[in-house]
Amino acid sequence: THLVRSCQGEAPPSGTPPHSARRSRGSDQQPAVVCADKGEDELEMTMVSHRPEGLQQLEAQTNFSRQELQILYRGFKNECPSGVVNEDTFKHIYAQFFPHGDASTYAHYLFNAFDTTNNGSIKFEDFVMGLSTLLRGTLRDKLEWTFHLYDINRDGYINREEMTEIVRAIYDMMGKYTYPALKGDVPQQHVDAFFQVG
Ligand SMILES: [Ca+2]
Ligand SMILES: [Ca+2]
Repeated sequence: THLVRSCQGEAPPSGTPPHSARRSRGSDQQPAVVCADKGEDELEMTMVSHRPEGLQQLEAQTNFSRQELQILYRGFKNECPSGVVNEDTFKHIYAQFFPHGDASTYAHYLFNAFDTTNNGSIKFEDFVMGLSTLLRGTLRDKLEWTFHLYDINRDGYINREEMTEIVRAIYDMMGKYTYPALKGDVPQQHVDAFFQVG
């Protein structure tokens, strides 16, 4: 149990999950992945002792099966052994998918959308909750998630500037090879057309 206690001590305090159910269960629900600097053996041991409960809860909270969660967890741990992703790491991973463009701005907004606790890091739970919404959520869930992505200042509205910012970021991410014949300020034209429809 000393592992559990030291693990809890190392967890970032601002990363406390918002759900009261999790809070009441204390460190049991903190994935062992927050223990960045443990030896691999200790880490595995801690993981094993927590895996059933943590996974059970995530299984209930997401649209993934236990087996899918295990696979996702393995991949997550592989990419970020420390168990938390900061924005730089996220951008680095994301950039690999868009080698012909500059994905950093879009990755920044995407990171903020995944980082629901707003503390500058994404834990496995944050990651898997977002992924569940995007891949398996209802249309409404997906729209709400995307709305938050576009609503940069979080005031409940998407204004023209926010829309332009995101659309521009998407064009930057795709890069010039995807859109061979860009003339003028295409992102701006795109947004202008959208707002004229209403
Ligand atoms: Ca977070
Ligand atoms: Ca807004």
